[in-house]
Amino acid sequence: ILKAAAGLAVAASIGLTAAPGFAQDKKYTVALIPGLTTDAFYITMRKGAQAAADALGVNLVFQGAPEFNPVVQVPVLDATIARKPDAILIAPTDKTQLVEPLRKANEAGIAVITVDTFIGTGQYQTGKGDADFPLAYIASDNVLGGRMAARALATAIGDAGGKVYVSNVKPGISTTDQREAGFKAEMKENFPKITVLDTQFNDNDANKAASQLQAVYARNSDLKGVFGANLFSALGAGNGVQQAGQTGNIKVVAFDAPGSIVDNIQSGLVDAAIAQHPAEIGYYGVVSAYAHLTGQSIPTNIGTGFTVINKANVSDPNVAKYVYSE
Ligand code: T6T
Repeated sequence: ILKAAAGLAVAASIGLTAAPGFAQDKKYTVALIPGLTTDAFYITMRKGAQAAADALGVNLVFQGAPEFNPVVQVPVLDATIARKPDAILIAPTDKTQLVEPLRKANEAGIAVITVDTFIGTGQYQTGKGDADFPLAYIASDNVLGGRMAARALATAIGDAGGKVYVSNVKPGISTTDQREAGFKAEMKENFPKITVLDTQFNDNDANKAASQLQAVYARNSDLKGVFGANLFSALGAGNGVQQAGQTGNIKVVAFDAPGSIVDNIQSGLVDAAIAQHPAEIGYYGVVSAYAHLTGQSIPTNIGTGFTVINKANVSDPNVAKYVYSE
């Protein structure tokens, strides 16, 4: 102990605060601001972030709003900035409306990394545009995810094709905009017998998504399928199919994998779920923030994976582990 104390005194006298062999004395605080707090996707992301924080001795603060909406997310962000964390990991709820609020964090010297969703074009640190200041974007490849959903839905419907639509949240969210774009591009390029009807926007309200399914089916008795572009859109669209008595006739492909997806796949209500890896997003978010704060350079873009869950693999533990935590 005496030796260690003497070593610390020497280190301090020559201006070393974190000499090799001595514990890092600065404990970093990283704030994680999700799109909304009560969403299994962000609950799972938080778990991954906490695992990295525990491994690195980082203090993780999780603070969010009850709805996926910039009007309620911006005040949470402002309050977080006032507490001066070392870094903010945030899933911006709008591509443009979060630019100025996040600039304030950047100008206050807080490292900004976006997780899941992006601001501007999602191309950061380019020196171009007014929304390139975040250090990194860590997320699924959402265009690819949309394409994967299209392939799964086309396979479920079969060769005859027919009418489908996208159940989506609202325009302006990077993730769900990209999923819809990927889905439509894939259908257009590779599945000419499938007609994509107008997108139905549900404001992240599963009840609204269920009513919309029934309304679209009432107008199109030959409706063949629906792509739910996020957890609540898919849950609602599936409920709508069930309420309409069309389980198995109207095919459902879901983005995201909450606990209920297992039953819904087993019962045949949902044909496939594109599970994201939110724990990976949270883990690499904290690791990237820590790397930056301790003087390392970090990639501006980290892409995480997907697992497609269907009836054939839903019981496999290596697949089931990607079902989100509640
Ligand atoms: O799909 C995720 C997330 O990727 C998206 O940005 C918003 O919706 C979810 O949180 C699921 O509800």
